Formats: sequence, C-alpha cells, structure tokens
Amino acid sequence: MVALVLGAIVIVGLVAAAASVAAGLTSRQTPTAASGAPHFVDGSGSAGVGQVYEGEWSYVGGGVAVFDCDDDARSDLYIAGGSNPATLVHNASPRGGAIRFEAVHDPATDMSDVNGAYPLDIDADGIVDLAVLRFGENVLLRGLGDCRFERANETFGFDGGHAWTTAFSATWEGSAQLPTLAFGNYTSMDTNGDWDGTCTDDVLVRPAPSGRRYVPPTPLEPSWCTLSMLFSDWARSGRRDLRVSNDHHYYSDTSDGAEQLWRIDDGQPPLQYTAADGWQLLRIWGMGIASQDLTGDGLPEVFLTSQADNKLQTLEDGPARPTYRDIAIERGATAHRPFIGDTSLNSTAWHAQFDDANNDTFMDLFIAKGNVGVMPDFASRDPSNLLLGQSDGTFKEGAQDAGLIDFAQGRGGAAVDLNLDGLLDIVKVNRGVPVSIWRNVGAGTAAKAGPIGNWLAVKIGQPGPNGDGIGAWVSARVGDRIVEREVVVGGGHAGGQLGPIHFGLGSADRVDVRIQWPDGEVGPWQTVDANQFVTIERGAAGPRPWTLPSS
Ligand SMILES: [Ca+2]
Ligand SMILES: [Ca+2]
Ligand SMILES: [Ca+2]
Ligand SMILES: [Ca+2]
Repeated sequence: MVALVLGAIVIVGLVAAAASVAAGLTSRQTPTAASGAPHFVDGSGSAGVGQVYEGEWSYVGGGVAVFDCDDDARSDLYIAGGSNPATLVHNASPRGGAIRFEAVHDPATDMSDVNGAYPLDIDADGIVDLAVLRFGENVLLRGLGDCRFERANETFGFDGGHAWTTAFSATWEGSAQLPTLAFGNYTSMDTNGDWDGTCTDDVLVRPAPSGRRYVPPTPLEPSWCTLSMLFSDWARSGRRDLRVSNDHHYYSDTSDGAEQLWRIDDGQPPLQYTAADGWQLLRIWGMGIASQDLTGDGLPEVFLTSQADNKLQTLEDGPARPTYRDIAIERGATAHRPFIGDTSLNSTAWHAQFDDANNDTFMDLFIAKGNVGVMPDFASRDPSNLLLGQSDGTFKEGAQDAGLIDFAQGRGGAAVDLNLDGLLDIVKVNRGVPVSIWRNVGAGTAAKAGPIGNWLAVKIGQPGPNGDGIGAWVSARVGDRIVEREVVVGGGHAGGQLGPIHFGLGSADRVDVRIQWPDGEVGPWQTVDANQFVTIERGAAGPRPWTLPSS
C-alpha cells in the first residue's frame, strides 16, 4: 500500500514537471549555483587600437569613455593619451566575431593632455556628448552624430578651468535642463611645475536655475587630491550624494584629509558629511569607485580601489546614516597582492567595475591593476583581477582561468560587450603600451564562442532633459533573485560608459524587468525574453528590441 502511494506521488510529480516546462516555469527558477570563469581571447594585436597613454607627469588618469557615437548599436571608445593625443575609435566588429576598431581622427577629439572622459547627453538632443578631463582646461564636446564632435564650453557657458583634473561625475538635480557636473582635481603645481604641497579644490558646476548654461563653479572645500567621484543614491532616499575617493599620497595624517561624502540637496550648497552624521574616517590611496548592491537589500555596497588592500563597504545601520563597515576580507575582495607575478609584493589597483562576466546572475568584479611607474615596494608584474561572484556572496579570483592575463601597467578600463554577442569583453588602458582588448568567448574558443548563460541588455529612455535616465534603478528578477543596477555617470578610474545595462540570467530564458525612474516613479514589472538588446522607454507599452548590424 505504501509503495502504491509513493508511485502515485512520483507520477503526479512528473506530470507537474512536464506542465512547468511547457509553461516555461522551470527556466525561471532562482539561480543557486555560480558558473566558472568565461574564456577570454587576447585581441589586442588585431583590434586596430594602437592608442598609448603616457607622459612624465601623467601617472594618473588613462581612462576610456565607452558609448555609441554613430547609433549603429556598437560601443565606440574615446581613449585618453596623456601626452599623446586622445583618440576616438569606431567599433567595426562583426556580431559575435573578432573585435575590430578604426581610428576616427578629428581636431575636436584629438586633444592632448587628456586624462580621461565620461559620456553623457548634456543637452538632451539624443546624441552623446563627452566631458573631457585634462591636465589644463577641461572641455565639453558636443556630439554631432556620425562620431563627430564640436567644442561646446562656450555654448554651455562652461568654465573648464586650468587644473589637473582626474575625476568626474554628473547628476540631474530637480527639474534642471542641464546636468550638474562634478570635477575632481589632483595636485597643485608651482610655477616650476613642481608639486606645491597642496591639492586643487574639486568643483561642482551647476546650471543656471532656468537655463541651458552653467554658472561659475562652486569649489568643494576642502579637497584632498581626488581620483574618483560618484553621484549615487546610497540610501535610496531619492537624493544623489557625491562620494569622493582621494589619494593619501598627497595629504598627511595630521590633516583632515580622508575619503569624503558630500550631501547634495537640490540647489543648496554642498555639505560634507562628518563624524556627527556617522561618516567615519577612512584614508586610502583611492583611485576608483564601483557601486553595486551585493547583499540584496537594495542598498549599494561600495568598492574602493587603492594600493595594497582594496575596500568593500556596506552600510552598518541601513539607510539611516552613512556609516560603512568593511567586508572586503569576509567577501574575499581585498585583492591586495597579485595571484601570479610579483606575488610577494602589494598590488596597485585603478579602475573597478561590477558586472556579470559569466552570465550566471552573480555579480563579478573587474579590477585594472598596474604599478604607478617604478615603485619598487609594489608589484610590477601585477595582473588585473576578475573576481567571480559566488552563490554565498563571496568572490573567487578567475582571471587566470579566464586567460585574462597581461603585465602591462593598467589604468582605466571597461567591461563591455563590444561585438554584441551578450558576452562582456574587456578594454584596459595601459601606461606606456597600447590598450589591451580581450574578447569574451564564454565556454568556447577563439574560433567559435560558446554560450555560458543567458543574458539581457537594457537601455532606458525618458522624455525631458535627462533622456538616458541617469539616476534610475533597473531591476531584473529571476525566480526569487533580484539584481538591481543604478544608472550612473561617474566612478571607475577616469572613464565611464553610457550604454545598455547588462544582466546575466543563468539558465532563465525570460526575465522580469522593472525601472525606478530618477524622480522615484516605479514602472511595472515587464517580462522580457533573454538573449537580446532592448530599449525600455518610460510609459511605453513594452520593451523595444534593437535593430542590430547584420554582420
Ligand atoms: Ca557605434
Ligand atoms: Ca547631446
Ligand atoms: Ca557572474
Ligand atoms: Ca562580446
């Protein structure tokens, strides 16, 4: 009798499973297992990008802006050169094929003394513009389409100053027509070109309350030789405050120098959070910021690159106050020494980016590494990291398994799908040698990429001045697992991206996507099929698939 009952249960179970497959339900179960490393193929030599970032003074910077300058769906690159001219390269990669770029030379973009650049649509005409960070005057380049640009400092009433600028972030305050721009500056020089012992003030550049031009910059005093800045809604309050990471090499322990967070209320003077607000003293050789909710509570963790151990911070008391606790050790994210190369010396980390390189829904972390120049106390053979997110929340080094190894002195970088196959490729700007470009071939080989998990790429859009929805949160839900990503301009090291948000989906062939728009309005959950590029416009009936190049 017992055996008969068990048999009946088994049969009922099989019927239920078959029905679930028919309805597609089993393809959306909560992911529980992380995948191994994806494989990368070194395409640096064949990609046609010879750009070299160098210069005696320019041992910081070296960023890359990633955006589509000709609306052909492929991400193009604007790469800093330091004492060499910066270069715009147009992406001509066939879909799923080898990565290939062609330089686009133009006096407007071939500027010297460029440390980095960030893409954003300043004037909301649907064409991406660039904020270019320079040793000397910063330049706003207005996009004209077809990868052409024009200098627009005068058009926007923008004072580019003459500082050594190394960091940037932007946000749209209230109903402003133009974004508020934050520029982070490095050391001050005397008339001989030597360091004068101080840091140049960072600045906040705000638009006139009712206009399409900027008013003179507001200094962010004090400043401590900034190398990365990020406007982020760290408390999910709807207010985007400005986090600033600073280089301890240029301020003393007896000064007030430290990591900073500025409270930015619409139209009000910036206010620095203090110990009374819960902000705790932290001194690092800060070079890059990456922000991503890793714990599932909707509040972002913050990764800060430095020399030796890197920091991974989580809010200690929730959103009530900006008190952070370091969880880098418990999560396996200190990445303080090379895993191969000069393994007995400490590392030097620059650009950092959270994204899902193996499409398993667990967030990974790319960290560009490289010696400042010839600092003997730090590793010179110092490969970049690809920390793979595990199901228990920890990270595991995957760069060696991924074949993502070189010993060039990395600076800026980006994880971005350059050939539109749903696998994130990697660009790394190097000091003194050409840019590294790796093609992600998933579980496959150079001859044929192999799938390593489903994915979705989502671009968002809304009417009005902030057309790309900077400040929005894009959520993707697979089973009980929700991954939330904040749409930002800023962070990293001297460069950023304006393109689709990438989600790894594991075995799920459909996903629910929801947008919280920058003004706080939350859109509906929309079900989207996996393995495609879509745009979600605010208020539209459904996602719109992209038209991709045929080859
Ligand atoms: Ca393009
Ligand atoms: Ca524009
Ligand atoms: Ca992953
Ligand atoms: Ca790719």
